[in-house]
Amino acid sequence: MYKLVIFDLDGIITDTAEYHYVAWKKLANNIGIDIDRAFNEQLKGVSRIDSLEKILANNNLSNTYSEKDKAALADEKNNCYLLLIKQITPKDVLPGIIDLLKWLKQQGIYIALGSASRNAPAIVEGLEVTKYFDYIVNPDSVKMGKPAPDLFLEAAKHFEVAPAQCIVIEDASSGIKAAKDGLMYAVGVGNEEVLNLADMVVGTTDSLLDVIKKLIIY
Ligand code: B16
Ligand code: MG
Repeated sequence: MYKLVIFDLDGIITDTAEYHYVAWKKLANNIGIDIDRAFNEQLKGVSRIDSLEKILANNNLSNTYSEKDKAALADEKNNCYLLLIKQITPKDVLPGIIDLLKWLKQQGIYIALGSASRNAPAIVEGLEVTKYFDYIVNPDSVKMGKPAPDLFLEAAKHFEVAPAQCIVIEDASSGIKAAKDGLMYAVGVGNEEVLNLADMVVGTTDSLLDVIKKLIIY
């Protein structure tokens, strides 16, 4: 029944969440504010500019900066992030992911990347996993980012499959909401309370192959 598996990147294929956190914290400190790890949870899966808006709003600074200033701040964060992700190598692929990608290929299941990150193509290159992906959704090609379902629906449209034939693998509550609003099966990786809208939650990526096999074969 399932024909397409859509992977999130940050938190599923690799753990770049820490690099995003470090880069946002540096940017926040540069403008005299701070963020902590708990607040950072809200930024997972959320686009660069929306993340900045959340940080500013949390400090009542939404109206302090012009759109141009905000674009410059987002660029500043991204430049810091780009320096950090230069260190990425194939060793940074999370456990169990390569086996899962290989198994899906053997089964003839389509594989897509549904990441909010504009840096996704460079990251999958660094990880040397580009060859597994039949399609990488360009986040600029859709109207709304996660938690809207647009990114995932674009992947389904590309392969001409119905949302009910798609499985989404996500670590962020925004991504799980996007999958469910898109009427897809959502597998969460992480904390069950945070990912409470998911159809199923596993603790870590090394459990994914088993659960996906069961969903696809049975
Ligand atoms: P960029 P995902 C998301 O990736 C990240 O979780 C989120 O923290 C980040 O702000 C967003 O990508 C945009 O990334 O600044 O590189 O374009 O989890 O959807 O793979
Ligand atoms: Mg993610």
